[in-house]
Amino acid sequence: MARLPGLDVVSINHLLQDAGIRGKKSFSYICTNKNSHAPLTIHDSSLAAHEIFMRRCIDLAALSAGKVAPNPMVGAVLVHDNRIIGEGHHQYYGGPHAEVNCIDSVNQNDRDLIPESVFYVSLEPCSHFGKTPPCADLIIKNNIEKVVIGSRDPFIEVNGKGIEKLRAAGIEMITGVLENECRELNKRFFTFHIEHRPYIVLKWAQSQNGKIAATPTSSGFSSKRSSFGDVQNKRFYISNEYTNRLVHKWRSEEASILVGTNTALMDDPDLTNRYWPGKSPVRLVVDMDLKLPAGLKMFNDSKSYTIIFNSRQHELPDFTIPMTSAGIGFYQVTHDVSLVQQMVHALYQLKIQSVLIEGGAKLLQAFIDEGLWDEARIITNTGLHVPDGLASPLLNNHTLVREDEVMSDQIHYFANHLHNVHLTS
Ligand code: AOF
Ligand code: ZN
Repeated sequence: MARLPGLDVVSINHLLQDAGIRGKKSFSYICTNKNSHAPLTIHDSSLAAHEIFMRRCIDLAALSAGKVAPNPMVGAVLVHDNRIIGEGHHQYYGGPHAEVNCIDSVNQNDRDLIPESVFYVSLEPCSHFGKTPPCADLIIKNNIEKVVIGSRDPFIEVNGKGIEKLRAAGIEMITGVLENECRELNKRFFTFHIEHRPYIVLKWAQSQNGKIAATPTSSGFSSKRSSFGDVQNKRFYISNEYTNRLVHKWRSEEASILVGTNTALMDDPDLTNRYWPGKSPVRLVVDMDLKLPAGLKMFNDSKSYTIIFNSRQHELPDFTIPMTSAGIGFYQVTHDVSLVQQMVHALYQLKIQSVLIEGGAKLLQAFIDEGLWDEARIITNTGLHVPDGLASPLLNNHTLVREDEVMSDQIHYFANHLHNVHLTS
Protein backbone atom coordinates (compact mmCIF):
# COMPACT_ATOMS: atom_id res chain seq x y z
CA MET A 1 0.00 0.00 0.00
CA ALA A 2 1.43 3.34 -0.94
CA ARG A 3 0.08 6.64 0.19
CA LEU A 4 0.41 9.83 -1.80
CA PRO A 5 0.57 12.53 0.84
CA GLY A 6 -0.72 15.98 0.15
CA LEU A 7 -3.19 14.92 -2.52
CA ASP A 8 -6.85 15.80 -2.07
CA VAL A 9 -9.79 14.04 -3.69
CA VAL A 10 -9.80 16.48 -6.59
CA SER A 11 -6.14 15.81 -7.34
CA ILE A 12 -6.65 12.07 -7.11
CA ASN A 13 -9.61 12.24 -9.46
CA HIS A 14 -7.51 14.36 -11.79
CA LEU A 15 -4.77 11.74 -11.76
CA LEU A 16 -7.20 8.88 -12.30
CA GLN A 17 -8.99 10.68 -15.08
CA ASP A 18 -5.73 11.49 -16.76
CA ALA A 19 -4.53 7.90 -16.65
CA GLY A 20 -7.95 6.88 -18.02
CA ILE A 21 -7.70 9.30 -20.91
CA ARG A 22 -4.35 7.83 -21.79
CA GLY A 23 -5.89 4.34 -21.83
CA LYS A 24 -3.15 2.64 -19.81
CA LYS A 25 -5.08 -0.54 -19.01
CA SER A 26 -2.21 -2.13 -17.10
CA PHE A 27 -2.41 0.57 -14.48
CA SER A 28 -4.43 -0.06 -11.34
CA TYR A 29 -5.29 2.12 -8.39
CA ILE A 30 -7.01 1.42 -5.13
CA CYS A 31 -8.59 4.40 -3.46
CA THR A 32 -10.20 2.92 -0.38
CA ASN A 33 -11.93 5.91 1.11
CA LYS A 34 -12.10 9.07 -0.90
CA ASN A 35 -13.36 11.20 1.95
CA SER A 36 -10.78 10.58 4.65
CA HIS A 37 -7.30 11.17 3.24
CA ALA A 38 -7.43 7.64 1.97
CA PRO A 39 -4.32 5.85 0.84
CA LEU A 40 -3.92 5.69 -2.93
CA THR A 41 -2.23 2.49 -3.98
CA ILE A 42 -0.35 2.08 -7.20
CA HIS A 43 0.36 -1.45 -8.45
CA ASP A 44 2.59 -0.65 -11.35
CA SER A 45 5.95 0.91 -11.96
CA SER A 46 5.40 1.15 -15.71
CA LEU A 47 5.32 4.29 -17.80
CA ALA A 48 1.81 5.08 -16.53
CA ALA A 49 3.15 5.30 -12.97
CA HIS A 50 5.97 7.52 -14.18
CA GLU A 51 3.35 9.74 -15.76
CA ILE A 52 1.44 9.98 -12.49
CA PHE A 53 4.50 11.22 -10.62
CA MET A 54 5.58 13.46 -13.47
CA ARG A 55 2.13 15.04 -13.48
CA ARG A 56 2.61 15.75 -9.78
CA CYS A 57 5.93 17.47 -10.69
CA ILE A 58 4.09 19.58 -13.28
CA ASP A 59 1.34 20.52 -10.80
CA LEU A 60 3.96 21.54 -8.24
CA ALA A 61 5.88 23.55 -10.83
CA ALA A 62 2.72 25.36 -11.91
CA LEU A 63 2.33 26.73 -8.36
CA SER A 64 5.09 29.16 -9.33
CA ALA A 65 3.32 30.62 -12.37
CA GLY A 66 4.31 34.27 -12.70
CA LYS A 67 6.86 34.04 -9.87
CA VAL A 68 10.12 32.61 -11.25
CA ALA A 69 10.57 34.10 -14.73
CA PRO A 70 12.95 34.32 -16.50
CA ASN A 71 13.71 30.98 -14.84
CA PRO A 72 11.50 28.02 -15.75
CA MET A 73 8.85 26.57 -13.45
CA VAL A 74 10.13 23.21 -12.20
CA GLY A 75 8.70 20.57 -9.86
CA ALA A 76 10.30 17.44 -8.35
CA VAL A 77 9.14 14.44 -6.32
CA LEU A 78 11.09 11.67 -4.65
CA VAL A 79 9.31 8.32 -4.65
CA HIS A 80 10.15 5.29 -2.54
CA ASP A 81 8.29 2.10 -3.33
CA ASN A 82 5.44 4.13 -4.86
CA ARG A 83 5.22 6.47 -1.88
CA ILE A 84 6.11 10.11 -2.27
CA ILE A 85 8.64 10.91 0.45
CA GLY A 86 9.65 14.35 -0.79
CA GLU A 87 8.26 17.15 -2.95
CA GLY A 88 9.56 20.53 -4.02
CA HIS A 89 9.37 23.24 -6.63
CA HIS A 90 11.41 26.26 -7.66
CA GLN A 91 9.50 29.00 -5.86
CA TYR A 92 11.12 32.31 -6.68
CA TYR A 93 13.74 33.74 -9.00
CA GLY A 94 17.21 33.30 -7.51
CA GLY A 95 15.90 30.79 -4.95
CA PRO A 96 16.72 27.10 -4.49
CA HIS A 97 15.86 24.84 -7.39
CA ALA A 98 13.08 22.23 -7.26
CA GLU A 99 15.55 19.40 -6.58
CA VAL A 100 16.98 21.13 -3.50
CA ASN A 101 13.55 21.83 -2.03
CA CYS A 102 12.45 18.27 -2.78
CA ILE A 103 15.38 16.63 -1.00
CA ASP A 104 15.14 19.11 1.90
CA SER A 105 11.47 18.22 2.37
CA VAL A 106 12.13 14.54 3.17
CA ASN A 107 11.22 13.66 6.74
CA GLN A 108 13.99 12.69 9.14
CA ASN A 109 12.47 9.17 9.38
CA ASP A 110 12.62 8.73 5.62
CA ARG A 111 16.06 10.13 4.91
CA ASP A 112 17.67 6.68 4.80
CA LEU A 113 15.34 5.83 1.93
CA ILE A 114 16.63 8.62 -0.33
CA PRO A 115 19.32 6.54 -2.15
CA GLU A 116 16.86 3.78 -3.04
CA SER A 117 14.14 6.18 -4.22
CA VAL A 118 13.27 7.32 -7.73
CA PHE A 119 13.77 11.03 -8.37
CA TYR A 120 11.23 12.64 -10.72
CA VAL A 121 11.82 16.13 -12.08
CA SER A 122 9.97 18.02 -14.82
CA LEU A 123 13.15 19.62 -16.27
CA GLU A 124 16.65 18.23 -16.71
CA PRO A 125 18.64 18.91 -13.52
CA CYS A 126 21.10 21.75 -14.05
CA SER A 127 24.82 21.14 -14.40
CA HIS A 128 26.10 24.71 -14.06
CA PHE A 129 26.93 27.07 -11.23
CA GLY A 130 24.33 29.84 -11.61
CA LYS A 131 22.75 31.51 -8.61
CA THR A 132 22.76 28.04 -7.07
CA PRO A 133 25.12 25.03 -7.37
CA PRO A 134 24.36 22.23 -9.90
CA CYS A 135 21.36 20.04 -9.06
CA ALA A 136 22.94 17.10 -10.90
CA ASP A 137 25.71 17.14 -8.25
CA LEU A 138 23.13 17.16 -5.48
CA ILE A 139 21.43 14.05 -6.91
CA ILE A 140 24.78 12.27 -7.26
CA LYS A 141 25.80 13.26 -3.71
CA ASN A 142 22.60 11.73 -2.37
CA ASN A 143 23.44 8.42 -4.09
CA ILE A 144 20.10 8.33 -5.91
CA GLU A 145 20.11 5.46 -8.40
CA LYS A 146 17.23 6.30 -10.71
CA VAL A 147 16.10 9.62 -12.21
CA VAL A 148 13.05 10.28 -14.40
CA ILE A 149 13.08 13.54 -16.37
CA GLY A 150 10.27 15.35 -18.17
CA SER A 151 12.17 17.41 -20.70
CA ARG A 152 15.67 18.50 -21.56
CA ASP A 153 16.71 22.02 -20.45
CA PRO A 154 17.32 24.13 -23.61
CA PHE A 155 19.36 26.74 -21.68
CA ILE A 156 22.79 26.76 -23.34
CA GLU A 157 24.64 26.27 -20.02
CA VAL A 158 22.74 23.01 -19.40
CA ASN A 159 21.24 21.58 -22.63
CA GLY A 160 21.95 17.88 -22.03
CA LYS A 161 24.97 18.33 -19.79
CA GLY A 162 22.90 17.57 -16.67
CA ILE A 163 21.66 14.31 -18.20
CA GLU A 164 25.19 13.38 -19.28
CA LYS A 165 26.57 14.08 -15.82
CA LEU A 166 23.98 11.82 -14.17
CA ARG A 167 24.50 9.08 -16.74
CA ALA A 168 28.27 9.26 -16.30
CA ALA A 169 27.73 8.76 -12.57
CA GLY A 170 25.99 5.45 -13.37
CA ILE A 171 22.48 6.65 -12.59
CA GLU A 172 19.63 4.92 -14.42
CA MET A 173 17.81 7.53 -16.48
CA ILE A 174 14.41 7.75 -18.10
CA THR A 175 13.83 10.92 -20.12
CA GLY A 176 10.91 12.44 -22.01
CA VAL A 177 8.08 11.41 -19.64
CA LEU A 178 5.15 13.81 -20.40
CA GLU A 179 7.65 15.80 -22.42
CA ASN A 180 5.05 17.85 -24.34
CA GLU A 181 3.27 18.85 -21.13
CA CYS A 182 6.59 19.83 -19.53
CA ARG A 183 7.45 21.99 -22.54
CA GLU A 184 3.99 23.52 -22.68
CA LEU A 185 4.31 24.50 -19.02
CA ASN A 186 7.45 26.49 -19.84
CA LYS A 187 6.50 27.52 -23.38
CA ARG A 188 7.94 31.01 -22.87
CA PHE A 189 11.29 29.69 -21.58
CA PHE A 190 11.51 27.07 -24.37
CA THR A 191 10.61 29.52 -27.15
CA PHE A 192 13.13 32.04 -25.83
CA HIS A 193 16.03 29.57 -25.61
CA ILE A 194 15.26 27.51 -28.73
CA GLU A 195 13.99 30.16 -31.14
CA HIS A 196 15.93 33.08 -29.64
CA ARG A 197 12.89 35.30 -29.43
CA PRO A 198 10.12 36.01 -26.91
CA TYR A 199 6.88 34.02 -26.80
CA ILE A 200 4.34 36.26 -28.55
CA VAL A 201 0.67 36.46 -27.53
CA LEU A 202 -1.72 38.61 -29.58
CA LYS A 203 -4.87 39.89 -27.92
CA TRP A 204 -7.73 41.97 -29.14
CA ALA A 205 -11.39 42.58 -28.45
CA GLN A 206 -13.87 43.00 -31.29
CA SER A 207 -17.54 43.60 -31.87
CA GLN A 208 -19.79 40.83 -33.16
CA ASN A 209 -19.23 42.20 -36.70
CA GLY A 210 -15.44 42.21 -36.33
CA LYS A 211 -14.63 45.82 -35.46
CA ILE A 212 -11.73 46.44 -33.10
CA ALA A 213 -12.48 50.15 -32.66
CA ALA A 214 -15.19 52.56 -33.60
CA THR A 215 -14.88 55.79 -35.48
CA PRO A 216 -15.67 58.85 -33.30
CA THR A 217 -19.24 59.00 -34.66
CA SER A 218 -20.08 55.39 -33.79
CA SER A 219 -22.38 54.55 -30.93
CA GLY A 220 -20.73 52.78 -28.00
CA PHE A 221 -18.05 55.41 -27.64
CA SER A 222 -17.01 56.41 -24.17
CA SER A 223 -15.49 59.84 -24.40
CA LYS A 224 -13.80 61.84 -21.73
CA ARG A 225 -11.38 64.74 -21.53
CA SER A 226 -7.87 63.65 -20.84
CA SER A 227 -5.65 65.27 -18.29
CA PHE A 228 -2.85 66.09 -20.69
CA GLY A 229 -2.41 68.65 -23.48
CA ASP A 230 -5.25 68.86 -25.93
CA VAL A 231 -5.41 65.14 -26.60
CA GLN A 232 -8.89 63.76 -26.19
CA ASN A 233 -9.21 60.26 -24.84
CA LYS A 234 -11.79 58.35 -26.84
CA ARG A 235 -11.72 54.91 -25.36
CA PHE A 236 -14.02 52.33 -26.83
CA TYR A 237 -14.98 49.57 -24.39
CA ILE A 238 -15.80 46.26 -26.02
CA SER A 239 -15.28 43.45 -23.48
CA ASN A 240 -17.12 43.16 -20.16
CA GLU A 241 -15.62 43.64 -16.70
CA TYR A 242 -15.20 39.89 -16.06
CA THR A 243 -13.25 39.44 -19.25
CA ASN A 244 -11.19 42.49 -18.36
CA ARG A 245 -10.18 40.80 -15.14
CA LEU A 246 -9.06 37.79 -17.15
CA VAL A 247 -7.01 40.11 -19.35
CA HIS A 248 -5.25 41.37 -16.22
CA LYS A 249 -4.44 37.76 -15.34
CA TRP A 250 -2.93 37.44 -18.82
CA ARG A 251 -0.90 40.60 -18.16
CA SER A 252 0.41 39.09 -14.91
CA GLU A 253 1.66 36.04 -16.83
CA GLU A 254 3.75 37.83 -19.47
CA ALA A 255 7.08 39.60 -19.11
CA SER A 256 6.03 42.55 -21.25
CA ILE A 257 3.07 44.23 -22.93
CA LEU A 258 3.20 46.18 -26.20
CA VAL A 259 0.95 48.79 -27.84
CA GLY A 260 1.26 51.00 -30.89
CA THR A 261 1.30 54.80 -31.04
CA ASN A 262 -2.40 55.27 -31.85
CA THR A 263 -3.58 52.96 -29.08
CA ALA A 264 -1.39 54.83 -26.61
CA LEU A 265 -2.83 58.11 -27.76
CA MET A 266 -6.49 57.15 -28.07
CA ASP A 267 -6.83 54.89 -25.01
CA ASP A 268 -4.17 56.29 -22.66
CA PRO A 269 -3.85 52.77 -21.18
CA ASP A 270 -2.11 52.12 -17.89
CA LEU A 271 -0.92 48.72 -19.17
CA THR A 272 -0.44 47.40 -15.62
CA ASN A 273 -2.00 44.42 -13.92
CA ARG A 274 -4.42 45.84 -11.38
CA TYR A 275 -7.17 43.23 -11.11
CA TRP A 276 -5.19 40.03 -10.56
CA PRO A 277 -2.59 39.02 -7.94
CA GLY A 278 0.95 39.18 -9.21
CA LYS A 279 3.31 41.42 -11.07
CA SER A 280 2.83 43.88 -13.91
CA PRO A 281 4.63 43.41 -17.22
CA VAL A 282 7.27 45.78 -18.58
CA ARG A 283 5.41 48.29 -20.79
CA LEU A 284 6.48 48.72 -24.41
CA VAL A 285 5.22 51.37 -26.79
CA VAL A 286 6.07 52.36 -30.35
CA ASP A 287 6.62 56.10 -30.75
CA MET A 288 8.99 56.54 -33.69
CA ASP A 289 9.22 60.33 -33.52
CA LEU A 290 8.80 60.68 -29.75
CA LYS A 291 5.60 62.63 -30.17
CA LEU A 292 3.41 60.96 -27.57
CA PRO A 293 2.37 63.39 -24.80
CA ALA A 294 4.44 63.16 -21.62
CA GLY A 295 1.24 63.09 -19.59
CA LEU A 296 0.20 59.58 -20.72
CA LYS A 297 -0.38 57.18 -17.83
CA MET A 298 2.26 54.71 -18.99
CA PHE A 299 4.93 57.44 -18.66
CA ASN A 300 3.87 58.51 -15.17
CA ASP A 301 2.66 55.48 -13.27
CA SER A 302 5.46 53.95 -11.17
CA LYS A 303 4.11 50.41 -11.06
CA SER A 304 6.20 49.32 -13.99
CA TYR A 305 9.03 50.21 -16.37
CA THR A 306 8.24 51.63 -19.84
CA ILE A 307 10.40 51.22 -22.94
CA ILE A 308 9.74 53.47 -25.93
CA PHE A 309 10.73 52.07 -29.34
CA ASN A 310 11.74 55.13 -31.32
CA SER A 311 14.10 56.36 -34.07
CA ARG A 312 15.88 59.10 -32.09
CA GLN A 313 17.32 57.99 -28.80
CA HIS A 314 18.82 54.94 -27.05
CA GLU A 315 19.04 54.92 -23.28
CA LEU A 316 17.92 52.26 -20.82
CA PRO A 317 18.62 53.36 -17.25
CA ASP A 318 18.20 50.79 -14.45
CA PHE A 319 16.85 48.13 -16.75
CA THR A 320 17.07 44.51 -15.51
CA ILE A 321 15.05 41.33 -15.92
CA PRO A 322 13.29 40.45 -13.70
CA MET A 323 12.26 44.08 -13.40
CA THR A 324 12.87 45.58 -10.01
CA SER A 325 12.36 49.26 -10.64
CA ALA A 326 10.07 51.68 -12.45
CA GLY A 327 11.44 54.07 -15.05
CA ILE A 328 11.47 55.05 -18.69
CA GLY A 329 13.89 53.70 -21.28
CA PHE A 330 14.40 54.48 -24.95
CA TYR A 331 15.22 51.77 -27.47
CA GLN A 332 16.36 53.07 -30.84
CA VAL A 333 15.13 51.39 -34.03
CA THR A 334 15.47 52.40 -37.67
CA HIS A 335 12.90 53.07 -40.40
CA ASP A 336 14.60 50.95 -43.05
CA VAL A 337 14.27 47.48 -41.47
CA SER A 338 11.11 45.67 -40.31
CA LEU A 339 10.02 47.22 -37.01
CA VAL A 340 8.55 43.89 -35.90
CA GLN A 341 11.87 42.10 -36.43
CA GLN A 342 13.78 44.86 -34.64
CA MET A 343 11.46 44.78 -31.64
CA VAL A 344 11.52 40.99 -31.39
CA HIS A 345 15.32 41.06 -31.55
CA ALA A 346 15.42 43.83 -28.93
CA LEU A 347 13.28 41.80 -26.53
CA TYR A 348 15.58 38.82 -26.92
CA GLN A 349 18.61 41.01 -26.21
CA LEU A 350 16.86 42.44 -23.13
CA LYS A 351 16.06 38.88 -21.91
CA ILE A 352 12.32 39.55 -22.05
CA GLN A 353 10.87 36.07 -22.53
CA SER A 354 7.32 36.95 -23.56
CA VAL A 355 5.14 39.77 -24.85
CA LEU A 356 1.40 40.38 -24.87
CA ILE A 357 0.44 42.60 -27.79
CA GLU A 358 -2.71 44.54 -27.01
CA GLY A 359 -3.13 46.60 -30.17
CA GLY A 360 -3.89 48.37 -32.26
CA ALA A 361 -4.97 46.65 -35.42
CA LYS A 362 -2.03 47.84 -37.52
CA LEU A 363 0.60 46.64 -35.06
CA LEU A 364 -1.15 43.29 -34.52
CA GLN A 365 -1.45 42.79 -38.29
CA ALA A 366 2.26 43.55 -38.74
CA PHE A 367 3.16 40.69 -36.36
CA ILE A 368 0.67 38.36 -38.11
CA ASP A 369 2.04 39.26 -41.54
CA GLU A 370 5.58 38.48 -40.40
CA GLY A 371 4.37 35.17 -38.93
CA LEU A 372 5.79 36.25 -35.57
CA TRP A 373 3.20 35.13 -33.07
CA ASP A 374 2.48 32.02 -31.00
CA GLU A 375 -1.01 32.53 -29.57
CA ALA A 376 -3.92 34.82 -30.38
CA ARG A 377 -6.71 35.42 -27.88
CA ILE A 378 -9.69 37.11 -29.47
CA ILE A 379 -12.54 38.45 -27.38
CA THR A 380 -15.81 38.94 -29.26
CA ASN A 381 -18.68 40.85 -27.69
CA THR A 382 -21.59 39.02 -29.31
CA GLY A 383 -24.03 41.69 -28.19
CA LEU A 384 -22.23 44.61 -29.79
CA HIS A 385 -22.63 45.66 -33.40
CA VAL A 386 -20.54 48.57 -34.64
CA PRO A 387 -21.85 49.81 -37.99
CA ASP A 388 -18.69 51.64 -39.02
CA GLY A 389 -15.32 51.22 -37.44
CA LEU A 390 -11.86 49.81 -37.74
CA ALA A 391 -11.72 46.19 -38.91
CA SER A 392 -9.95 43.75 -36.60
CA PRO A 393 -6.75 42.02 -37.79
CA LEU A 394 -6.89 38.94 -40.00
CA LEU A 395 -5.14 35.86 -38.64
CA ASN A 396 -3.51 33.22 -40.77
CA ASN A 397 -1.92 29.84 -40.06
CA HIS A 398 -4.13 29.60 -36.99
CA THR A 399 -5.69 26.62 -35.25
CA LEU A 400 -8.50 26.99 -32.72
CA VAL A 401 -7.38 25.41 -29.44
CA ARG A 402 -10.00 26.59 -26.98
CA GLU A 403 -13.25 28.52 -26.74
CA ASP A 404 -14.72 30.14 -23.62
CA GLU A 405 -17.78 32.22 -22.90
CA VAL A 406 -17.92 35.01 -20.32
CA MET A 407 -21.48 36.35 -20.41
CA SER A 408 -21.81 38.13 -23.75
CA ASP A 409 -18.09 37.77 -24.52
CA GLN A 410 -16.74 34.81 -26.44
CA ILE A 411 -13.02 34.12 -26.16
CA HIS A 412 -11.29 32.17 -28.90
CA TYR A 413 -7.75 30.94 -28.31
CA PHE A 414 -5.74 30.23 -31.43
CA ALA A 415 -2.26 28.77 -31.85
CA ASN A 416 0.03 29.51 -34.77
CA HIS A 417 0.46 26.07 -36.27
CA LEU A 418 3.77 27.07 -37.81
CA HIS A 419 5.26 27.57 -34.34
CA ASN A 420 5.08 24.78 -31.86
CA VAL A 421 7.36 24.45 -28.88
CA HIS A 422 6.90 20.68 -29.05
CA LEU A 423 8.40 20.35 -32.51
CA THR A 424 11.89 21.77 -32.33
CA SER A 425 14.74 21.54 -29.93
C1 AOF B 1 16.98 22.90 -12.21
N1 AOF B 1 15.96 22.97 -11.32
O1 AOF B 1 14.27 24.05 -10.36
C2 AOF B 1 15.34 25.10 -12.14
C3 AOF B 1 16.37 25.00 -13.11
O2 AOF B 1 20.53 31.10 -11.83
P1 AOF B 1 20.10 29.77 -11.36
O3 AOF B 1 21.11 29.04 -10.58
O4 AOF B 1 18.76 29.81 -10.64
O5 AOF B 1 19.87 28.85 -12.68
C4 AOF B 1 18.88 29.17 -13.59
C5 AOF B 1 18.88 28.15 -14.71
O6 AOF B 1 18.75 26.84 -14.15
C6 AOF B 1 17.71 28.32 -15.66
O7 AOF B 1 18.03 29.12 -16.78
C7 AOF B 1 17.42 26.89 -16.09
O8 AOF B 1 18.30 26.49 -17.11
C8 AOF B 1 17.75 26.11 -14.83
N2 AOF B 1 16.57 26.00 -13.99
N3 AOF B 1 17.13 23.88 -13.13
O9 AOF B 1 17.77 21.96 -12.17
C9 AOF B 1 15.15 24.03 -11.24
N4 AOF B 1 14.53 26.20 -12.06
ZN1 ZN C 1 19.29 23.21 -10.62
